Amino acid sequence: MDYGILTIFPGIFDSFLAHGIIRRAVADGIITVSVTDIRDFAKGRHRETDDRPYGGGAGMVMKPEPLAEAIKTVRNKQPDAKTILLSPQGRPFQQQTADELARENGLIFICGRYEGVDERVCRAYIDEEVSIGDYILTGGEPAAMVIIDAVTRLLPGSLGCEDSAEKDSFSDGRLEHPHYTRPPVFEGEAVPEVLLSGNHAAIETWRFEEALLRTLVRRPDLLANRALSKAEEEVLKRWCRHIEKLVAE
Ligand code: 9D3
Repeated sequence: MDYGILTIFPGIFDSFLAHGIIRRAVADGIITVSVTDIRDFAKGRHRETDDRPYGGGAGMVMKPEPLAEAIKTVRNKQPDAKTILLSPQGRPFQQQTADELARENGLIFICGRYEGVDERVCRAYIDEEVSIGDYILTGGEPAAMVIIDAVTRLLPGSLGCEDSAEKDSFSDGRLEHPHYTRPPVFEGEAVPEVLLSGNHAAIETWRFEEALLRTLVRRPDLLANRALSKAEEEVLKRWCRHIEKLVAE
């Protein structure tokens, strides 16, 4: 996967690219990342990348010329990449979006700043507009990192351990069960006995029920928006019967 990033703050990405799975993915040749400073394409003494909005109002708009020049240059090097504008108006990014993007050969991210990008650049140069959620950032750079992070861990070879990307939350529509490691007692709290029992079937059952309970309490939307498996239905019905008995007493 070849990533291109267009930004007026290229330095933001230095530490992101220098750590963990992303750094290893670069070192192993699983991804390439090219960061381009939009300001390098700005003309004039002040090399401005923004200007005042037509029609008035607060804030500035990204000027079309430097941005278009920067996009054309990066696209020339990555002709089959998909060009994505990070913006609050975009399609909400989800795990499914990460799955889709992981099938591309290249992704070019335009990190917006100021109030937004001149609409004529969006129309002519952008394949898709993506948001990472309903909250306000100061620019698209953190969003580019979020998406690159989520997509890269899906690429073959990037996690080392292939099945860890499949077993995690969201892929099966539940949150994860609680995790424990040594010591067996920490600040007076013991690890649940079943996890020390060596009974793998009992451990699997415990994990499944804990995951389902957590999802029900913390993220009921995840259960409401999909079909329940037979196993989930059985556990939920058993809990219902249990609760009804408690209420009746
Ligand atoms: C007060 C200004 N805004 C009205 C809601 C407009 C605005 C423009 C640009 C707000 C934020 C930004 C900068 N944000 C992004 O570039 C951005 C973003 C975001 O803010 N939230 C979620 N996903 C994304 S992706 C890019």
